[in-house]
Amino acid sequence: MGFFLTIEGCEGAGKTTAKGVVLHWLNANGHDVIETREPGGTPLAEQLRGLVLARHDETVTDTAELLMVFAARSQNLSQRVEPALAEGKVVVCDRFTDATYAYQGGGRGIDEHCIAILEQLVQGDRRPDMTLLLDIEPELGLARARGRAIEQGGILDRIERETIEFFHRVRQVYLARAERFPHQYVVIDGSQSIPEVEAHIIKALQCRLL
Ligand code: Z5A
Repeated sequence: MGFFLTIEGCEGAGKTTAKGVVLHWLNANGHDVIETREPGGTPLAEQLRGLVLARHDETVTDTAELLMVFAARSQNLSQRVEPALAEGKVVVCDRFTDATYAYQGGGRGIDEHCIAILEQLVQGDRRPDMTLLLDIEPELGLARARGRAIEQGGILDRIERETIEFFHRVRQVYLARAERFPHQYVVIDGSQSIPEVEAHIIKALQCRLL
C-alpha cells in the first residue's frame, strides 16, 4: 500500500537536484505522487523547521533540537505521509529519520537508543521503503551549499554553520546505516556530474517501481 521514498545526504550533496529527477520520473511513469520534507511538510511542522534552523540568542540544547525534529515528524506523518500512503500514493520525502540518526546522533552525539525510542513512539513500524543517499565528501558538499548561499545572498542556518568534523560524523552515520539496511538504501556518489547522478537515480527507480 503506497511507497515511501526518502532522500538523504549531507549539505550540498544534491538532494534537491535528485528530488527533481525523482518527481519527474514518477510523474512520467504514471505514479500518483506527493512531495514533502523534514523537518516540515505541514504549517505547524514548517514553523518547527524555522525554529530548528534559526539562530537564537539562547543555546538550543541537543535534546530540544531532537524533540523539535520529532514533533515536526509526528505532524508530517499524521497529516501528510500516512494518509497519502493509505491512498496508495508514492510519498517523496526530503530527509526523514535517517537524518536524525545522522545529525542528532552522529553530529550531536545523542545516543542512538534514545533516537530509536522516539522513532518507535512517533512512527510505530513506519520506515522508508527506499532511501536514496547522495553521498559526498563534506568539504565538497559544503563548498557547493555555501557557494549557493552566497549566490542567493542568504546567510547560513544554524546547522550549516557547524564544523567540518560535525559533517564528517554525519556522513559516517549515513554510510553505516546504508551498510546495515541494504534493502532500504541506495547509495549514489554525489560527486559525479548531474547527468551521471540522474542516470543512477533512474536505474534505482526502475528496479523498484517499474
Ligand atoms: N535535519 C536534522 O538535523 N535532523 C533531522 O531529523 C532532519 C533534518 C530531518 C535542513 O535540511 C536541515 O535539517 C539539514 C539537516 C537538518 N541541515 N542543515 N542545514 P535541508 O535538506 O532542507 O537542507 P540542506 O541539507 O541544507 O539541503 P541543501 O544544502 O539544499 O543540500 P542539497 O539539497 O543536497 O543540495 P542541492 O541544492 O541539490 O545542491 C547544492 C548546490 O550544488 C546547487 O547549487 C546545485 O546546483 C549544485 N549541485 C547539485 N548536484 C551537483 C552535481 N552533481 N555536480 C555539481 N553541482 C551540483
